[in-house]
Amino acid sequence: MVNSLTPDQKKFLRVVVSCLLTFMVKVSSAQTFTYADPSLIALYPQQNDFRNTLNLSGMWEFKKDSLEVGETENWQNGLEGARSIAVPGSWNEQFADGRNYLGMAWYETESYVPASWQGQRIFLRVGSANYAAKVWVNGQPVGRHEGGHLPFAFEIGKLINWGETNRVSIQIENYLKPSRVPTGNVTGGPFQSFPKANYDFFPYAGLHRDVWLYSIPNTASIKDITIKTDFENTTGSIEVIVESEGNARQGKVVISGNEGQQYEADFRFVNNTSSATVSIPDVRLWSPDDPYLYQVDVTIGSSRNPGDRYSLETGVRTISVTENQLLLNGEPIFLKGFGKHEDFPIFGKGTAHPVMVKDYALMKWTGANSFRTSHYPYDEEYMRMADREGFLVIDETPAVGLYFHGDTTELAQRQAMCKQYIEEMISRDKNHPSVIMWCIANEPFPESLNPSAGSREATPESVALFQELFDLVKEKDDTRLATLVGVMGGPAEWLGLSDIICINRYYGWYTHLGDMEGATQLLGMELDGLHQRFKKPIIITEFGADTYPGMHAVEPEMFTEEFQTQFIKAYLDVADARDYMAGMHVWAFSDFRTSQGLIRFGGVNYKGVFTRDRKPKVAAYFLRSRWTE
Ligand code: GCB
Repeated sequence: MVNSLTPDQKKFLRVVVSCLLTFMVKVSSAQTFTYADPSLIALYPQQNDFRNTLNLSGMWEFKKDSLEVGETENWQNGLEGARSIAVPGSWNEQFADGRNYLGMAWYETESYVPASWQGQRIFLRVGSANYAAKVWVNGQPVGRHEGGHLPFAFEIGKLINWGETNRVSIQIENYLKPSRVPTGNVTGGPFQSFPKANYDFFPYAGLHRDVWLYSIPNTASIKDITIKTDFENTTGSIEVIVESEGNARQGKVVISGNEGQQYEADFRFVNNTSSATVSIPDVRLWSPDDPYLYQVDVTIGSSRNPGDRYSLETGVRTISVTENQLLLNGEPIFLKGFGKHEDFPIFGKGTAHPVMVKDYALMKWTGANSFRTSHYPYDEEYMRMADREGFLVIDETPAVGLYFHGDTTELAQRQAMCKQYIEEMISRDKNHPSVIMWCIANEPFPESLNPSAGSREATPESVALFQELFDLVKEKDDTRLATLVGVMGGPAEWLGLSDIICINRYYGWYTHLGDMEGATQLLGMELDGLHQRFKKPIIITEFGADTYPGMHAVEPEMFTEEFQTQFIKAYLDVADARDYMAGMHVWAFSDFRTSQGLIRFGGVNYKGVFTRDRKPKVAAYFLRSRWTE
């Protein structure tokens, strides 16, 4: 019958069939791609007698999908004409044709799943896929996730071929959109750069952290552990809250430390939740000077028939604020350190373990005791190292470049993303003693996007919006401080919502160009005013000057190493003269990649005190002498 149709009728029929097929694929994908559940990322994959892990990082297959035909052409059934790509790593750095590509692309790998895993619950966990990801296993859809820099996981046991290789396919796209967090492609935004990110770092795309397959026991398992610590006189207390799945009725916590001592407590589950508090006599408190960690082993089931086990490390410490000071374990502490980025040549935003180790070594060398995970949560290994190395961390969500004008639908989408990030970040990082503060946003912009010209008023809607985010943080974790980092010229009302005032200032650089006297005068006045108004301690979470390595001047001049040193010294002196200052974080630890733009020579922000490949500028030696003597 088709043969009897005219060419026009055939063409029409083809269009109808193709539309129908596209519609069916969309409907079926809408039905089967569930959004990732943040509670599944609470416990990092762990190998022990009850659990198994397989790290899928290494060489994967990669293919761009600029026409977005992959799904209709079923690329999940095997990528044809693909090329190799390293995971973790940003795709923008690995090819000769990938730098500015932010569209759709596909990743694929195969992994053998041992038959011995059968009978356990199997999950796939992706450490970070920037920005939006859809996942298939053996050609079957398993789920989707939005937002980079935080992990997501799906249960995939039903799709596994036991004792065989299994295909994992991940589709990722990183379009810059005003509705996303961080925002991009904003009309009239402050950043005139290419690609058009509404923030000052390169919008790297791809699988940036490890991808894991892991198993947990089927009948009863530990779903989440939350640790809260406190102390009185010389006795510490570690409260361990355990959430389980399945039929375990009881369990045990064993805490090891203090040179071979063990402290134990039994617990019973009520509705799969339980908690036990263990006392530690002669407790060794965690601090940057002595980052002492206790080992916490949680076992569920009876002692004769244990069902699951999970181990982690914790430090006993408290964090609080007074009107003038930040207190660690009840004692004043001053944060010395940096705002940073996960950024390295060729790796892009991909986890690079040697760089991680080097960064801690260099931060220690300068005498720093703290850093902020600007402008997104860092790799989990980074956080574990902060616990071990004794760094105080301000853990920040990817909410950078938020603004409140324009499209209300987009505003609501961004707000929903901010809430998702808070849930995921706290779910993932809540047991790190190093994390002392959650930061819900960096430099949200007031109504007018140009802070130097625009309105400095905080609209009631924006205050309500931030209040909602702070409430969410406190609901998830009331043991730490919460803050947002304020932009120069931004509304003070937003700052007042924080437990501790955090501001970024660039007087002497973006205003008062080169004039450090005028800059520091204004800085001092502003700090005094803020403290008088809010009666809370203040941290300057960013201050710094672009510095081209090797550029010098007898009399300090912008862009020279001498000017950067003078700039940092002037700010530190202003802070030292004020007893309500609780910390100074230099921007930035190292130079980092940005989009191309007039004020970013070579697509690099040169405010690092180390170069992008971690060589010290003069300012690094200055900080070392200031912070270690
Ligand atoms: C800021 C931002 C940071 C930028 C920095 C700069 O205030 O928070 O992301 O990189 O200024 O160097 O302009």
